[in-house]
Amino acid sequence: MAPGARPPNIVVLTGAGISRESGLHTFRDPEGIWAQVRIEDVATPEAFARDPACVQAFYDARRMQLRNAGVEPNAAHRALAELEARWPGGFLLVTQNVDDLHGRAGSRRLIAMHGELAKARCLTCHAVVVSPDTLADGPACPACGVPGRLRPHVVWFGEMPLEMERIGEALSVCDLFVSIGTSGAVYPAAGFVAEVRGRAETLELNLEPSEGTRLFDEARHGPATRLVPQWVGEVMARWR
Ligand code: BV8
Repeated sequence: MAPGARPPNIVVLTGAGISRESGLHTFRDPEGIWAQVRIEDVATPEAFARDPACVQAFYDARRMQLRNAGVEPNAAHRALAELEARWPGGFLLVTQNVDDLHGRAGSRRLIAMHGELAKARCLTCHAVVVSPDTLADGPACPACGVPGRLRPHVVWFGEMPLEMERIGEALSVCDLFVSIGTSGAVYPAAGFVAEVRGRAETLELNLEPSEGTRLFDEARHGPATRLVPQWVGEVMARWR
């Protein structure tokens, strides 16, 4: 982007690392979720068909953790919401996270491409509703009243992520792509940087180098609550 031109269109991608300092576990860190349970047992349609009670219990536990006191947005979530509110150019935040911390921090131009723990989807009427606290006991769908047909509104492995067309449109006009708190292990999200590099500036903000770190023009490593507010301050100063 030539300096002094229009403010760049920004796309931010986040992963579980941005919520780590809010007390939520990541997936692939040593004490992460996939060290406790296997993806094949809890995060695929086949697992749900084979043992729905096990899958529902896995998501019920994470939903309850999210709803209990003490899990709050952190300085990184808040900095992104502030940037969105003040940014004069295009802005889209795409999260892989199923927690609700970006929304609670005030982000509105937000796509939760892997779904949301706080929502459930009815297998009978296909409504997406606010999820009851637990789905394990087969609550009735608030929309159609049929019991025992609600699943987590979460994208499992082998399922198509949500709003991919809207994400593709934003990536096609993106001038600045910033990846925050993601290992770059899961596609298609991990492929976004390859889609934009060469025509957009690309920046990685992560605790440690991700699997795709060499695809970024710049990579900064450290905790999100330090790196994200610092970067937001820089980009706002550059375009004030
Ligand atoms: C699909 C919901 C096709 C569940 C999740 C190539 C192309 C396309 C697909 C594939 C492909 N190759 C393989 C696939 C299949 C698969 C895939 O990618 N597999 C991987 C394992 C190889 N992809 C899929 O199945 C996707 N679907 O492709 O559909 C299709 C086509 C047509 C029709 C139908 C279907 C669906 C993927 C979505 C799966 N669902 N989540 C749940 O949450 O329970 S994915 C899961 O991984 C989470 O969403 C998570 O967000 C995501 C990525 O993980 P990260 O967020 O990056 O978390 P991770 O722990 O890995 O990393 C955390 C990072 O943070 C670390 O780097 C760490 O250093 C850093 N960190 C830690 N602390 C901090 C920090 N950073 C900053 N500050 C800190 N304090």
